[in-house]
Amino acid sequence: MTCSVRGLCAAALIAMGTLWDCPTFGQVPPANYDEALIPKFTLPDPLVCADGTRVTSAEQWTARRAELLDLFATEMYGKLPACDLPVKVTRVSDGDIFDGKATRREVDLTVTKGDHQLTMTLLLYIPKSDKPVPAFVGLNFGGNHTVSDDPAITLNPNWMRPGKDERVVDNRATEASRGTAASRWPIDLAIERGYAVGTMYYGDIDPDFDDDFQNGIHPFCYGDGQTKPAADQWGSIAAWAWGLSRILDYLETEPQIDAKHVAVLGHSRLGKTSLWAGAADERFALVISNNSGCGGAALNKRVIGESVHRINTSFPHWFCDNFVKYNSNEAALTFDQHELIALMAPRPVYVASAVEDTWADPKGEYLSCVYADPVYRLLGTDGLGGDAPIVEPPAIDQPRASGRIGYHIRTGKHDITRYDWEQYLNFADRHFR
Ligand code: GTR
Repeated sequence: MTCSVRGLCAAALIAMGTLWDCPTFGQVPPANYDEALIPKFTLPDPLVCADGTRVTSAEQWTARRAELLDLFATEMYGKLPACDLPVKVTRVSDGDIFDGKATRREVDLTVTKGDHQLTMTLLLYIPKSDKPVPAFVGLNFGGNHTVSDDPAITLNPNWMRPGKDERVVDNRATEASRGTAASRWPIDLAIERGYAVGTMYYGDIDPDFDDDFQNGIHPFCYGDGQTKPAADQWGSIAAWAWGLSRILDYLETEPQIDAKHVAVLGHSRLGKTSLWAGAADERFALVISNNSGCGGAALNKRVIGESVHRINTSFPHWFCDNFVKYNSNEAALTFDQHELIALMAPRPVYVASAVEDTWADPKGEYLSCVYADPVYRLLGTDGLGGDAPIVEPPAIDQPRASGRIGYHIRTGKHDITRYDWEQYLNFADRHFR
């Protein structure tokens, strides 16, 4: 029964476009927004191993990092199954764009198992240059055709979450949805600054609804008789992160791209995804979390804004089933999200919040950076900058980004804007050039 109830929860959620309390997971306590009501908690120290040993050298960190990565995989995002998934690369289109200053390319990445195929389409913009260029990659919410109104971009044919307007009809994109996410993808700016940009619709990898993992990439890895991932195996966020790594595989074969300097970025649920991609795949040279909130950069143990119980109920497919045991039970967590940020060390990482995005707990997002800082310093970098991390968040619209960990809190609401991109490009310039 639990399986079909899970499915029902998702169906109800999508149909009603609202949050719904799922009987499987119990009643979700109302969200707290009051700092005074945060339960007392102690954060685990990223530099103390499960057996109590203190990490005092970069060599010891390697083993501790592996232990933490395994903990996040087993308890939260889910491990990738041991499964060979060869990807066929097909270049679909190539064209000049921005008055010939860049190339716009579509590339299909296809996985096959028996009669089944899954095609993920990468949209890639590459500035013309006589040497390989660094790149930003990230998934998009509504299909590649939403990042620009350019009619040459293929209209995504796959399942879409219903939008607030009529641009998605019967869970399919229409022509009217072209360019609707253009403000989130200032590709002109990135090209001008000398960066390539690659993006892919996250639903190409796994459609974002709970069907007990019957669609998307998961079934391609089922063993004989297996019908869903085990409790410690990949949920949707881990699947989306897997897709980001497949983009990077392709970029490594593309001579126009400097694949040693690829930043992975994402907004909101796709910010949770970029963080997990950056943790799981150390080839990503820089990692960006934009308003990722619960399940991303925000500390779980603060239980403010969106909680573990809330997110596991609204989106039962995002994390692995093991994560459900922390519903209204954050005290039982032996890890927290500052340790996810620490998994990027010593690579540059940037976390961004927005003032009105209280659901994502901006303060908790910043504190994750503060408590990841000792790992960065152990590895010989300046962490959040200066001699020691400043516990108080920076002023609004005043990025604190001189160190290996960058952070800003922007005026406005939950979104990714040109302003955010400007900060990411400045940060990438500092670390890549
Ligand atoms: C919300 C969810 C957040 C965030 C957001 C988004 O409904 O509660 O965790 O991921 O969606 O992705 O837009």
